[in-house]
Formats: sequence, structure tokens, C-alpha cells
Amino acid sequence: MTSQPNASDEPTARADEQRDETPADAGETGPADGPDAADGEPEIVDGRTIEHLLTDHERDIASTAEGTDATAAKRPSLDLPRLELGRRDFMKAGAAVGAMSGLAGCTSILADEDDDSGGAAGSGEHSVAPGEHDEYYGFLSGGHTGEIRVVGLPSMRELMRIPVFQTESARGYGHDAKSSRMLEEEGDGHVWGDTHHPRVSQTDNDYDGRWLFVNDKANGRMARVDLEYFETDAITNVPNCQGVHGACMQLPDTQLVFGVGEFRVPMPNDGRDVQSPDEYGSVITAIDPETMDVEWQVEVDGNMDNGDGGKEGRWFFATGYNSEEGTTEGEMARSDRDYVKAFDIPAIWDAVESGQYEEISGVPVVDGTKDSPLNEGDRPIVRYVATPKSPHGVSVTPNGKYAIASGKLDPSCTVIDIEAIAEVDDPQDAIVGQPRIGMGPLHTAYDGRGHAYTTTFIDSEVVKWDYEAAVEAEAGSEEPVVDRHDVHYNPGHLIAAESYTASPQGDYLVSLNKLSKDRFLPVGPIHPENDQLFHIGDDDAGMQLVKDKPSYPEPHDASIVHKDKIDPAKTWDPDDYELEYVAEGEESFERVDDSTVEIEMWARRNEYAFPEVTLREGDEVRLKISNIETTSDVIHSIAIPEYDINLALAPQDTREVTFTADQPGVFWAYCAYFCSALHLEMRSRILVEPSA
Ligand code: K7E
Ligand code: CUA
Repeated sequence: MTSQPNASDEPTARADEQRDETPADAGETGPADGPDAADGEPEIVDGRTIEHLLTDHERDIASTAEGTDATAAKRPSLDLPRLELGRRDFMKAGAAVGAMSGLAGCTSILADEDDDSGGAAGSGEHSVAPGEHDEYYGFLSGGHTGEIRVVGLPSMRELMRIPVFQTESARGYGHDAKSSRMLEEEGDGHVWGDTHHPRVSQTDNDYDGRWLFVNDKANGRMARVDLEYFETDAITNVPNCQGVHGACMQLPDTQLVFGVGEFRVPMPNDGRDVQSPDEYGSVITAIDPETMDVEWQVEVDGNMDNGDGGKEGRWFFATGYNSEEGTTEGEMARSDRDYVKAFDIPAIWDAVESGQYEEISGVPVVDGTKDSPLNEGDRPIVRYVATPKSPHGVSVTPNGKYAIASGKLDPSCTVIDIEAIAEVDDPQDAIVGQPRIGMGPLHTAYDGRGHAYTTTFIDSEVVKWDYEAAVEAEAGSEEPVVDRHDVHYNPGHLIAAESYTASPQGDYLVSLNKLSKDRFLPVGPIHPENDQLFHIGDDDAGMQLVKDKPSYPEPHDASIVHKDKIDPAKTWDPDDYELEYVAEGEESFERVDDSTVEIEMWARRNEYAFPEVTLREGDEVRLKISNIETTSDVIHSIAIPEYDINLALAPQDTREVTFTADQPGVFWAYCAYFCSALHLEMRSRILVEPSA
């Protein structure tokens, strides 16, 4: 798939070429042969089949990447019949040209060329002056950096990063005893994670500012961030599943946190059944938000993906792909339908409490597969709703009426009536709407005024639509769509302010775009992503693109919380941690035995309690240190070179670390936070005397 679209190609010719690439051909010829090897009967392209567009899309990514060299950059546009295309329009053109072969509804795409996508700078009305505060906190996942980023909205200024699954020296995370223990014990020593879905705890269907939960797709964990201290305070290693992907909560009061298992693996994954994919399983996991203990798991058929909880606490929804239970891409995308699974939480609790489970890895695992006895009778624990095709995102409308799943490999979204789920005999009858949104719909957010906003990965748009109108309209109709806007480019998630609550704010929306291409100054072959801010508060004016923010790879999802609902600490409260604070005058140096030393000390501008510490080679040293400043923002650290230690110390904070002084010599421990005019002088001489 390296060929570059030729300027002289007729759109129709390209479309024919695409038609040859039927999914069946691709499957038979194998990935190594590529699309050109396909020679089957031309498939009649209809609006619900997009494999050819995917291929086209991949090709356009390749061609646009080539276009980033200097020569191509000087070439302002390519002529295609009816289209004047700049490089920026390339992706879209690929999709549109492909779409022309089969669809009538692409005129809006073509007509919408004059968007306000020009500048990276924010527009005046939505900017935040120097010294002024933002209206919202945005909590973005950091993807495979393993962290959470905190940005202010609408400025999009990055305010802080919260390390979760990776060590981070600037915050001493993974350096002090408590955080290293957490990473060690609940991560089997893994040094990274893959955060996707940050969800803030709610009470009565509104943000309570207490916690943020986030998944680790890489190593199957769920973490909790304390939003008073903006610090990860618990990690749970989830058994019986490789990756925890979707993360969400039982509402209205965060009674449970759910992790949606993605990859199918043997359960437990201890070497059994490696050659028997049929025996692999996929589970959702319910975690107690207070204790972070795993309460139970439910095994289902197929792969799962994303999840969202209903507002009333009974239902929890997970999308899924690979109902084929294949192990290769070709096998996974074969069927036209996969399932949205609706989990009946009280019914699952009943099964757990009446002992109807198998204990695997110490956790009750309830059988929620289609053939399970627990899915017979009038109160099945999991209802399987078939939707097209490999549905990806699912989110519940603010009024709690509908769960909306995005088709991913189908241009539609599926509207599921949540009340009907409990009543209908056939779960399919709970589907009440299926509007046509566009190519590659992935995720949906809400403004609280009855509008849904769905990203389309292939079309590179945010599509605004009316979900009640979608219930009225015929399946496949585009009528419910009220607005669409280009994004740059290829969006994954999008999130509107407080969209996951019962009362979204309805003013801002962020589209998290996977590709930025030529949007920013080039910084080498790994590009930043592009998070774009939209103002959505004026339905008459439509969506307005306000800002571009380059983003380090790679945020997937976000939660946007009004500033009044978060109450961060300004300094630590010593009552909030287990260690005892070391006040001035309480410092001590104690040689416990021949090879063990305990040091308790403090730090303040511009000194440590001990300007000098003498150790013997081989000593095991337990060092506890408090920052005795009471002034907010006066942060110190103690960095100990050669021993890989840097403890960050916010005012009134106390941290501890244990290390073995196995290197003789002189080591200047120093403060790494620039704290005062005499910061450079803030140091302690550590002498490690050789052991004779
Ligand atoms: Cu990237 Cu929610 Cu993990 Cu969609 S997920 S994009
Ligand atoms: Cu303390 Cu620099």
C-alpha cells in the first residue's frame, strides 16, 4: 500500500480499483500480497461496506506522509476533477472519492471546504488571559506514556502530569517507598502502562472531585488517582485478563468501577491452552472503588472494547469486536455484526452471592457467555445486542435513556433504548435508531441539549446529530445529522464538558485527533497528535473550531470537569499519609546495627537537617524526610546521585526511601526543585566510607 494517488486518476477509475479489494480477497491472499493481488469479482459498493475506504485511507496516509518532504511541501495542490486539493485535504479526498462510488450523501463533505481550520492560535473569545484561570479541568490519558495529563480549558494549557504506571523523577514517583511498592506489587515490576480511559468519580450522577480511575491496556491494571493531591494512590492488578481497556463506573454513585478486558487469553494465563484459542476468554471486572479489590468478573463471548455505565445503576454496556473469536485481523473482521453487551449488575451480584461462579485466580468468575445457564430464563445476566460492525465507543446519553454505540467499520451509530433492554424478549428489539453518521464512527459525546457528537475516523469529522430525531428517523437516514465539522486529522475520542454526567455543560468539546500531519512545526518523524477545541455552545452558529493543541503521544480519552468540582490541596496534610512527619528538632541519625542506618530529617529553604551524613559501604539506609515549609509552592527534593533517587517534597509532605550504600565515595545530595535564591547551595554531603 505504498502507491501514491496519481493526479491524473479519474475518481471513477480509483473507485473501480477499490472495488476489487473485497474483504474476502484480502483474507484469502493474506496480508503479504497486499490489495493489488486481489482479483475477485468487483464488489458492488454499498454505503455500509467500508473495507475499500479503509484501504484507500491507508494509502492516503502513506501518500501524505511522503508529501511532507520539502519538494512536496512546495506543491500547493493537486488537481482532481471537481476538486482542488491542498495536502491538508488529502485524507478527506481519499474518503470522499471512494465514497462517491457508492453514496449520494457526500456533498456536505465536499462543500464544507472553507472551515475555520486556519490558525493554531486560539480565538479571542475563548482564550484565557495571562494570570487568569480556566473554567475546566481536562484530564487526558497519556496512552503509552502511562500517565494522566491535566490541561485547563478553554486555554488548553497543560497544567500538570500525573504519573500512573511509569516512574517519573520530577514527582519522585516510583522513587519513594510507597509508590515503588505500588508499582512493584501491583505491576509485577512493569515499568510502563497504556492509559486510555480516565473517568472521574461521581455522586448522584455528577462529578464529586474525589478520584479519577484509569485503565492499563498493556498490563491489565486499574489505577486510582486521588484528586485532592493529584497523585496515584492505588493500583490493582486485574487477574484473568491481559489488557483492561474500557473503564467506567456504576452510577449514580460510583458503587463499582468496571474494567473491560480486551484481548482474549487463557484463564488463568499460566501456560494452559496456549494452542486452543477456543478456550481463551475475555472478562469484565468489577472493582470496589474504596478498597480497589476485585469483586467479581464476568466472562463473555468475543473480544470486548469500550464501556459505559447507565445512569440508574442497573446496566453497564460494553462494545466488542471479534465475536468470531479469531486470532488474526482477517478472522476478526469477518462478520457484519458484533455485540454490544448489556450487563445486568444486580443479576450478576445475585449469581455471585448464590455461589454460581467459578473461582479463578482467587476471583469469582461468573459465566456470561451466550450459552451460559445464567443467560437462560427471564433474568439473563448479559444481553447480547447485535450491532454493525465491530462497534467501538459506547456512551450513555445524559438523560440515561439511550446507550449509543459507534459502528467503527460501519457508518452508523446504534441507539439502544436502555429501559427496553429489560423488557424485550429479543434484545434486538431494544435498538430504536441507527442513523448514518459517516465513515469510521468511533466515539460519541453529549452537550445536554439532545445532541450527540460523534467522531468519524476516516472522514476526519465531528458529526453533530440529534438522538431523538434518530429514533424517529428510518435506519440509515442522515436526517438526524445537524452539523459536521472537519478535524485535523482522524479523530479517536472526543469529549464534551461533563459529558459523562447527567448534566453536561454544553459549551466545549475536544476532539482528540490521532494525526497532526503538517499542522505544526515539524519535529522529526514522530509527529505530535492534535487535540482540537470546539465551542459548541451556540447551536445556530454551529460548531466552532477554537484551538489546536499539539499533544505528546498519545491521549485516547478525557474527562472534562468544572473547576468548582475539584478541590486540590495547596500543601500536604500530614494526617493524610502513614509516615510520621519529621519536625525541626526531631531529626535523627541512628545506627541500628552494623549495617543498618535510619535517618529522619527535614528540608527547608535552603538546607537539610543534616549538612553531612557519614555512612559505611554496604549500609542499608532508610531515609525519611519531611518538607517543613508551610508556604504553598515551595517544593524541595532530595536527589541522591548514583543511587537513582529523587524524592519530590511538596510543603508538609514526608517521603521515605531505602537504599544500600554500596558505592564508596562522596555524593552531594541536592535539591532538584529550584526553590530559592540559595537553591544551588541546598545540599548535603554524603560520605560513604569504604569497608576497609
Ligand atoms: Cu483509543 Cu477508547 Cu482505547 Cu477509541 S480507544 S480511539
Ligand atoms: Cu530546595 Cu531547591
